[in-house]
Amino acid sequence: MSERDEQVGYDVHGTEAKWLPVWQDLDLFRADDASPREKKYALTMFPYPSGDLHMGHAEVTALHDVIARYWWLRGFEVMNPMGWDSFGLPAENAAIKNDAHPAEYTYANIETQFESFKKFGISFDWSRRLHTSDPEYYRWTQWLFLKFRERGLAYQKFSPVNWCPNDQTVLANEQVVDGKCERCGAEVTKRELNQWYFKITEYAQELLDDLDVLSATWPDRVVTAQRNWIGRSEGAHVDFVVEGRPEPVTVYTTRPDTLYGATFMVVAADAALAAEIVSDAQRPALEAYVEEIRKASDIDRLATDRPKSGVDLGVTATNPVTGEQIPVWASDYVLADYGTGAIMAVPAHDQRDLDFARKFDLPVRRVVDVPGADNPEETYEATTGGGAYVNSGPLDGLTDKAAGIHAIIEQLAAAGTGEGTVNFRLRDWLLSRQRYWGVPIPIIHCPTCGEVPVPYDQLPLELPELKGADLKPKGTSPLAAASDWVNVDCPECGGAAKRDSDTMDTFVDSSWYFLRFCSPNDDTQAFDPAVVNAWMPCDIYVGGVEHAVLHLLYARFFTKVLADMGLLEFREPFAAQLNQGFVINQGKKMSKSLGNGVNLGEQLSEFGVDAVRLTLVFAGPPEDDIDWAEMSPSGSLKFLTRAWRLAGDVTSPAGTPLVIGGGDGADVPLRKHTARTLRDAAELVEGYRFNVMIARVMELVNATRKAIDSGAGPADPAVREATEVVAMLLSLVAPYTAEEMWERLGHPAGVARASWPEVDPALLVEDAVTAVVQIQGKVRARLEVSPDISEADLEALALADDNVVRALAGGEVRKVIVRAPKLVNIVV
Ligand code: ANZ
Ligand code: ZN
Repeated sequence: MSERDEQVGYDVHGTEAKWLPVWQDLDLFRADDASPREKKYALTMFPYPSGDLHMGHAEVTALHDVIARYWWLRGFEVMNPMGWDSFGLPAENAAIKNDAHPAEYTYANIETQFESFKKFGISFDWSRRLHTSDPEYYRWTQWLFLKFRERGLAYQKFSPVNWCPNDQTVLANEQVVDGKCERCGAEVTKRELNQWYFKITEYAQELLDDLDVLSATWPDRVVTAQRNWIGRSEGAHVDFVVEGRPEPVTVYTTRPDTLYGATFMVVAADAALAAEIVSDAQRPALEAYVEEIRKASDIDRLATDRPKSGVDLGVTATNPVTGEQIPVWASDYVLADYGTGAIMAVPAHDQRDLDFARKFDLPVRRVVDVPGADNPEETYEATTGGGAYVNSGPLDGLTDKAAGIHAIIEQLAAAGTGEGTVNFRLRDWLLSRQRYWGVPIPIIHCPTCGEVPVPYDQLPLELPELKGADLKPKGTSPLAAASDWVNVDCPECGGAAKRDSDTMDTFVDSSWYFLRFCSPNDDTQAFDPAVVNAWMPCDIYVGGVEHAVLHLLYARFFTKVLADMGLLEFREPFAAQLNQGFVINQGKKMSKSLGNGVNLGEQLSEFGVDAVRLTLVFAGPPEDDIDWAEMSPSGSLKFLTRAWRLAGDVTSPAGTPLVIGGGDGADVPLRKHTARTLRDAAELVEGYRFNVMIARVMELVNATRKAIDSGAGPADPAVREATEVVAMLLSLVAPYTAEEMWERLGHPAGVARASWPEVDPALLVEDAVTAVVQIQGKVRARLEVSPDISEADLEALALADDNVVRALAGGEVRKVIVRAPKLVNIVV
């Protein structure tokens, strides 16, 4: 026992040690698929096993657990599963460093985190535990890949990857720091490789549309981030004939109405098109330029404040409406894989085009006269708004942007040189990684038969056992160098063939784990559709906002595909979502370099699990950041001790089930307080206002203390009721203290599965207050009203009162001043 424990009399660590094994035996949170009770699925994002749990894990699981435990208390059958997203690069890097197997690092960390989660008292159903790096799991990830491929949703295409010329290896985006290799500092270049993609773009419109429904229950910022990521825009395709090229070059534009002002064209310098149309004289200049820009990221390339660069391709194009010959340039500000990779430049009305025109002295023609704006022909500022069309042939005279767009699209369609179209920013999902520690892609490449899937009955296709030395970069992906593994006979023709040597992005693993949790041990299928359809969609998904886009979008995409396969009866996996803030310290994000990290283990040994959990949940609204330096876990511990003491003081006998209002001779105000706290707690938890719920419990603890010491006394049934409700509500955040209280109150272990008390409805009827109605300062009526009546209701009630009507006698009411619930003042 530490000194602190002795001081307060409540043995925090002894209590933890006492209940942990008891809970393990009781197995309180095992979700029963066959239960007749209504089901709730509480999901929280599963972690990557890097070291032990940290403050962030503690926060998110503590918040999440409030909801899961609340549902149990309310009588639902709750599934609250947990597992590990256990493939990925850090394990591979650690293995290289220590010449070990990535599995050693991975599974050792998983065990550490598992023990910590248990000790942290989260109500996980551990019978559903899974690890995405287990062959029992990834067998089905491979199965899904093959099913997607059969539906035309997984395909291969050449595309550039980050390449370190020194290490001779492909780098993940996160291994490229400021354009340099994270390991050796060499300049990273791009290299074309055949890569696997999931065709998520096929679902772009549905992924966007369904956000309208989700916006009711998902955080706004997540919905907005997804909308922006999908990036739907309406515009037009316009065909430009380029000299020396039989088929026209199509551009994508959101402003086809500015076509009369298109004074040059720009194509993405690194797209095949540029090399196809460039004149012989300009080819060397283009090649040199492409070499130079390969290093820049897309974000840099699109930045408006970046100096423009480019190369004249030495050819002209014909503006389809003016017939003018306009120059064609190549630049990096046009992206190869957006729209068509070619644009019509309208410098007067697009800032990037104007910057480019000024830099290379290209013509600028205003075609929209934007009211109040300077003519961009004479400035450095493009005008982007609507206005009267000028220099625009048949559009001249129109003043409305929508009308202009409509008119030009009609004109282009009639001439056969363009059409209205919809464009999405969303790209297909590049899922292949040239790494070892991931799911092997179950494809065999045969010189005769081409791409051949690994037969379903040969899944899982397991990873070969490679260790640190084999994982070092050697110019190919580690699997390509594992010759025993990579060389196989073709399943179709029996000839010599090679396995695909890439592994899958770990986002693939996490795109369906919530389905697997429903039938985690099924070895005949990825999941049991009947069981999944009974549990899902998840009723809540708690996790970090950093997953607002990719993970959530991918999981939604998988769900839609599986619904189209007839396996799921729903098309959205997560009905509601809650994002927690960050735990920070002294105003800053915790980081190694700042040395301001807060160690979870140290906090737990100093204050105990419950005080840390309580502090995290009580800190504020779940979405807000928590500055640990401003928190008081010792204050939390003091409060828990106060609550715990109550349970020791209660002297009336235990009865079950608890009914608030169950015994006679009780302290009625305390009883009402308990009833209201219970009612409000439900509403507060359901509204994710956990901190307010705790504040209400604190008030109830104070009221109960007062009743024991200077009121009804410890034997009063209302004191027991209040204390039992405190224990139950505390079990949502401080399970050890709550369990200990429950035992002291004379109950068998398992407060977390107690049933939510019945409340005598009479206790919830609010006492009425008297409102005075004055006319010209004279009291004319007294009304009995509820203490929480709104101003509007009180005013209406006053004006309808018989005495008031009589006193007004048809006079004109000039002003009504309302101070709910006590006063209405009428001026005539
Ligand atoms: C002419 C024009 C005139 C444009 C004007 C804008 C304003 P969003 O809304 O993002 O879809 N664009 C098209 N393809 C591009 C590419 N591959 N790389 C860079 N820019 C590209 O934007 C579409 C607009 O971005 C298009 O409309 C095009 O410029 C540019 F007054 O065409 B616009
Ligand atoms: Zn073959």
